Order: sequence, then structure tokens, then C-alpha cells
Amino acid sequence: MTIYKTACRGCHGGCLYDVDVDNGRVVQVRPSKEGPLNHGRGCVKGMSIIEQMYHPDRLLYPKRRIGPRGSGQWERISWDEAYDLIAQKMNGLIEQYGPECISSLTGTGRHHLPYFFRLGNAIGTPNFSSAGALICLGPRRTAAVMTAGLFAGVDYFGPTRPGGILVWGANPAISGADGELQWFIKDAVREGIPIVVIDPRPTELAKKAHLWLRVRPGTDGALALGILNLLFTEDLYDHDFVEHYTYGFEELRARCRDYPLEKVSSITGIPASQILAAARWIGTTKPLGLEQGCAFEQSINAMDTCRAIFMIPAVTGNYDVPGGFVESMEIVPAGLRPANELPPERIEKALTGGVPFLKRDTMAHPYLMLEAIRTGKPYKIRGMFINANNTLLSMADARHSYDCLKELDFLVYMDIFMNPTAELADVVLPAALWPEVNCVFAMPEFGDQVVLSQQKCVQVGECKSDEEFIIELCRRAGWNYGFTDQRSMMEAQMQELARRRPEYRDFSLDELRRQGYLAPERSYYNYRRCGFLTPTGKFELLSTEMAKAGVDPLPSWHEPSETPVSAPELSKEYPLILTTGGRQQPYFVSNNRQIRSLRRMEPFPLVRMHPAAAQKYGLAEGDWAWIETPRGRITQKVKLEPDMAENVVSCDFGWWYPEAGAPGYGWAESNANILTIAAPPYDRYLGSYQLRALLCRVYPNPGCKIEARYEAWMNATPETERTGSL
Ligand SMILES: Nc1nc2c(c(=O)[nH]1)N[C@H]1C(S)=C(S)[C@@H](COP(=O)(O)OP(=O)(O)OC[C@H]3O[C@@H](n4cnc5c(=O)[nH]c(N)nc54)[C@H](O)[C@@H]3O)O[C@H]1N2
Ligand SMILES: Nc1nc2c(c(=O)[nH]1)N[C@H]1C(S)=C(S)[C@@H](COP(=O)(O)OP(=O)(O)OC[C@H]3O[C@@H](n4cnc5c(=O)[nH]c(N)nc54)[C@H](O)[C@@H]3O)O[C@H]1N2
Ligand code: SF4
Ligand SMILES: [Mo]
Repeated sequence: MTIYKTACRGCHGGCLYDVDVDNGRVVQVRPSKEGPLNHGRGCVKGMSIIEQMYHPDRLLYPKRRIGPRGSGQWERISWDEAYDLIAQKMNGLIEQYGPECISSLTGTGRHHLPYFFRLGNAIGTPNFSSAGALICLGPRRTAAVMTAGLFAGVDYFGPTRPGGILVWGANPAISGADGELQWFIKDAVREGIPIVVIDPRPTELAKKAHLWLRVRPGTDGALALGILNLLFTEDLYDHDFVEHYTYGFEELRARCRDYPLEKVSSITGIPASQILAAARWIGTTKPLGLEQGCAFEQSINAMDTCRAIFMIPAVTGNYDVPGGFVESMEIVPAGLRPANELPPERIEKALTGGVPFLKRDTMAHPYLMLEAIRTGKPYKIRGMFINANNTLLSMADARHSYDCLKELDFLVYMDIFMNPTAELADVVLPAALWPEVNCVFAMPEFGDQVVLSQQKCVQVGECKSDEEFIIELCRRAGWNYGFTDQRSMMEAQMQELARRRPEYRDFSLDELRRQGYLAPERSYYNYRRCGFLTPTGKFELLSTEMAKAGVDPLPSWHEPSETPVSAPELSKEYPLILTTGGRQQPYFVSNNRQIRSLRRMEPFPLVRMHPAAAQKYGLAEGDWAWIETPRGRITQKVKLEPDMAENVVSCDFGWWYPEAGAPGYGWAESNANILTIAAPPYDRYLGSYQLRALLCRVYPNPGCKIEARYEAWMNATPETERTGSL
């Protein structure tokens, strides 16, 4: 028996585990007490890894399509055949149409993210993107970097405890927002640290909150500017910080006057007294932390809202103070600079639709990339790599994604299991799960200053890590990746660590892998020593980078395009406000629906609504409802929420049904992204689209067979491997 110490990446990852391997097989997993981010704890996703690894439906070999695209006919091929086929097809397209006709799409931040983005550079195409880039972390991070130079998160980790935590558009008790951080917010609440929650739904945290602001979906930007306005008019801001360390205070203060209390109350649907109480609590709670989620990024007001919310802990003097809202430090680079960065004329070709700050990371707009497959405008995308992105489930306007992907000349897809998106590919590749992967990664964005190591404990089937695949494909296809093996890339990360943190000069990759983690000491008040990493060296309330780009450098808020206010005629037909998302503990986006121990916990997608709304539309608890927008309709199971607003419904996302079988797996039955829009209008800085404030109607679906199908599947197939036990 060998015991490996390795980090779980069942979510964005960070819980350290001991993994017992016997005869080349993982036999037990135990969350490690040494884990700096989990202290011996693990969630149901991490604990089910054995069931995931040895699941009978797991993809174990490369496959090639033999029937028409999407017909579900495949044959097994070897890795050698797969590499040759991919290199030959993609190089053929590049020769004929130029490298920019190849694009790549990934999903949320998995271990291979920096390796994957490098692939675009190696090929020479600027058209790489992720389903999350513009609606998940991208806006929060870009807003933070353009305002303060670095991202920030709650300081749960130092000797000073937060005095209070503002939880905005996030449900960290489940989501984390990087899963493993769920432990810290739960501990804080248990300890009695007060929280204020801003959410249209009565989450568990909202129920325990000192104050819960039931915001109308899509109006967070107005609320943030309204709260800033109150902090200034009530003199609840930190004069010393504002005077010495910020840029553009008077301009921001003038802008915030456009958001007086009564107006903001009427926009957001929150009583004025509650907004005032929240502003006073924010202004007097010290030190104050901020947990911010993706809810307000999934909006055409994404950047402005992210900027305005990010300013709140700063102007109240909580930025980078012990127990407050502390700066992240890039300890280990997530991505090393590519070997052959693209020349400016190539970057100019990126499909950004002219959105100014997308190109900061040389990233294309995912919708425009898909659209270009079908329309050929401004030029045709012909070949595509999709790794770790169930596009049909996660990208807005799923039918559009389907129609576009069907038109590709050549699609390479890599995943753990077959799924509806994989079925549209030409070649499908089997990806490794976390105990099968080597990786070095840092968690400086939300978590403590931690470097973690993943190590390959076993080989399952012919599964490979995405990193291995990418590096080897580039070698064989003749694309300059800069590294020819993964070990040298991890060594380069360690060298960069030593450069940034000289105290680790003699700390080797092997030592890191033995220990499993590294937790350097945190420092506070960095800005007092070296200023902010912005053009002015200040915390930029007025963004000089935005001013230079000729866009409004101060935050504002605009009514989203499909609400009762902006589309009153449409709202007669679709009278309810729809929000989507809301994470579920056993799943990670669209993952795990085939893992029986997890599926049993939350077997069906839920649409939440007020009992009066349900009654009005002929629905009761447990009924299957149709939810319909102008794009289409889906069905989910009704859950009554007496504390929600009567005109708001919230539906789960990421739902498909492995039990419905290939090739469709019921991808359009309950998929929230059948309902959403990915076409413009977009956020004017970054191109974000609206997933959380749309119009819908609901009505009964009495003939729904989803439960019967689920029961038959659960009963028919024997239990697979059980989870590891504590
Ligand atoms: N309506 C609506 N849409 C949303 C959201 C929402 O709230 N509402 N949220 C959005 C957000 S925040 C995000 S980040 C995106 C996420 O979107 P995605 O990241 O695309 O999420 P998934 O659909 O789970 O796709 C991930 C796929 O990766 C596979 N996978 C897991 N690990 C690996 C690996 O190591 N290698 C490979 N090759 N595959 C792997 C999984 O099996 C799964 O099929 O969705 C967005 N879409
Ligand atoms: N277990 C688990 N953990 C996860 C994930 C998962 O799928 N499962 N996904 C991961 C990913 S990719 C991400 S991005 C993070 C996301 O983590 P979070 O940011 O926490 O995302 P959600 O839970 O989707 O949404 C947070 C809250 O926003 C609320 N909300 C909906 N609309 C609005 C609105 O207009 N305004 C406001 N203020 N609130 C609104 C919802 O009711 C929900 O409670 O979680 C990560 N962690
Ligand atoms: S919280 Fe995330 S990293 Fe921790 S055990 Fe769960 S899935 Fe794994
Ligand atoms: Mo995300």
C-alpha cells in the first residue's frame, strides 16, 4: 500500500487528501488534517472520487467518429492514431486558412487552464476563450486589477478574525466560491461573526444573516453605487485611506449622487430603511470582509458592478487590513508566459467584437467564436479544441451553440465522460481525474497564500491529463509550446516561486510533492510599502486605463435589456423575472449527474418560486413546471420559497440526464441555457452577457417522465464503487 498526498480538484480545488493505493488502484481517500485549506475536511464531491474514477461509463480510450456528426457512432482508436489524426487535420486547416481559423474553448478554471491557453499561442491563434471568462471571475478579476492591481478576498486565515462579512451575489457555504473555502465561511458564521447577505434567494446564509437584502436580479450595480453614496453622505468612509491612497474620489462622489437612496430602493426593490441599515453596518463594521460571487458578473453591467462593489471595503478602510479584505499575492504563476507570444497583427484578429478589455488577456468572445463557425463573419472558424467545457450546458443560448458546433470541420473534445457536447466531436479523448494528474498550483485569489501539488497516483484506462495531451500534441504537430514535457514546466513554476519569494530558493519540486503544500506567511498593508500596482500607484476609483481607452472611467448602472422596466410589452407575456445558477453541493457545474451517490442527494433540478406565484400559475410543491422565455422552454421541479419575491423565479443550471442515453442525454430538457441570451447587448468593457435577469413564464408539465426514467435507471444498474470513508 502506498499513501500519496495530493490536492483534490473536484471543484476549483484545494483540499489536501491522503490517497491509499493498493495494486495500482485507489482504495481509499482521506481528507488530510495537514491541508491548509481544509484541515481534515472534504466535501461529498471529493469523497466520491473512487466512484468517479472506476465508474462503468467513464471514457477510457480515445474514440473517432464514424457516422454523421452527432449520430453517436464511434470507434476506438489508439493515442498514436489520435495524435496523428488531430495534427494532420488541424495543420491542414491552418495551411489552407491561417491559424486563426482554429479556436479553443475551455470551461471553469481547471488545473490545465494555463496550459490550455498556451496552446492557442503555440498554434498562433488569438481565438481561445472559456465559457466562464466573461461571466465568471473574469470581470471580478479584471475590475480588481484595473482598480487596485491585484484581486482580494476575505482574511479568514490570520490571527485577527473578521468583524463582519458582506456576502454579495455569492453562496459560499456551498460554492466556496472556490469550493474548499466553504469551510471558512461556515466556521465564521458558527463563531458568531455577523454577515450581511445580498441575494434574491433566501439561502442558508441569508437565513443566518444579520441583514438580508432581497435584491431584484440584475440591479446590484445600482445598489452598490447607492451604498457608496450613503457612505459618502453619512460620512462613513475612511478619510485617511481616501486622501492618501485613492485616485478620483471627488469624481466618484459626484457620480454616486446619481444614485440617491429612494431611487436605488425603487430600482432594487429593497426597502430604503434596509439599504440605509446595510450602509451603516458596512461603514461601522471593522474589519470587514467581502465575499463576492459570479451573480453580478453574469450581466451587461458586469465590470461597473464589480468595480463599485470592490470599492466598498476599500473606501471604508478595510483593504488589506488583518481580518479584512486582503490582497492576493501571486506566489506561483498560474500561467507562464508563452514561448511565442502572438504578434500584434494576429492579436488584432481576435474575435472580440471590438470590446476594449477582452484583449487584455488575448481572449476571444466565446459567443462570437461560435457564431463565426456558422456565419463565417468576419472569417470562418473551422477547427476547435474543447477541453473541460460542456458547452451545450454552460454557454448561454444552448441551441445556438448546438447549431454552430454542428458546422465545424473538425472538433477535438476531451472529458471524463461522454456528454451532449462530446457527441458533436470528431475525436473524443479520455481525461484524467485529480488522483491521476501532476500539477503545481497556487490559491492566492480567494484562499490563503497556498501552493499545492497534485500528483499522479494511478493510471486508469488510457486516460491522460490535459497537460500531457497538449504538450505531446504540440510536439508532434510542430507547434512551439516552449516545453516538451510537464516536469520542466512545473520546474519553471518553482523557479518563478523562488524569484518572487527568495526564502524558497532551495525548496525543490520534489519537496513540494512530498509535503503536498506550501503556506508562506501573509503580509498586510502592502500598498503602504509599495503603492498599488496601477498606473497612478493609487487605488483607482476613476480608472485611468478606462479613461485612456475612451470609455467611461467611473461606474454606472443601466437597466438590463430584458426586464419588466426595459421590456414592458414582453413582460405582459413573460411576467416573471428569471435568474439562473445557484450552486449545488454534489455537483460542479454540469458534472457528476451520473455519480449515483451524489445524484441521490439532489436527483432533479429545482425551480424556486413564491407559493403565491406557483398558485397563480397552477403549480404546487414537487410539480414539474415548464419555464419558458422567448428562446425556448425547459422543465424543472417546483420548490416553494415563501421568502422570495412573488415575481422572481430561480432555476438550477447545468442539468442533463446521463440516464437518457446517447447521443442527446436529454440536453435540452432542463438546461437553463436554453432560456438565456448570448447575443448582444454586452457589457461595454468586457462583453459579459446576461444570465441572471431575464423574463419568463411558468406553467404545469403534467406529463413529465423524467422522474420515472431516473427511478428505472437507479434500479436497473447495480451500485458502482462506493466513496472513500473517513
Ligand atoms: N445559465 C447559467 N449558465 C452558466 C452559469 C450560471 O450560473 N447560469 N455559470 C457559468 C459559470 S460561472 C461557469 S464557470 C461556466 C462553467 O462551465 P463549464 O466549465 O463548461 O462547466 P461544465 O459544464 O461542468 O463543463 C466542464 C466539463 O469538464 C469536464 N472535466 C472536469 N475535469 C476535467 C479535466 O480535468 N479535464 C477535462 N478535459 N475535462 C474535465 C467535466 O466532466 C464537464 O463535462 O458555466 C457558466 N454557465
Ligand atoms: N458545489 C459547487 N461549488 C461550486 C460550483 C458548483 O457548480 N458546485 N461552481 C463553481 C463556479 S464555476 C463558480 S463561478 C462559483 C460560483 O459561486 P457563487 O458565486 O456562489 O454562485 P451561485 O451559487 O450560482 O450564485 C450565488 C448566489 O447568487 C444569487 N443570485 C442570483 N441572481 C442574483 C442577482 O442578480 N444578484 C445577486 N446579488 N444575487 C443573485 C443566487 O440566488 C445564489 O445564491 O462556485 C464554484 N463552486
Ligand atoms: S471542496 Fe472542492 S477541493 Fe474540497 S473536497 Fe470538495 S471538491 Fe474537493
Ligand atoms: Mo464559474
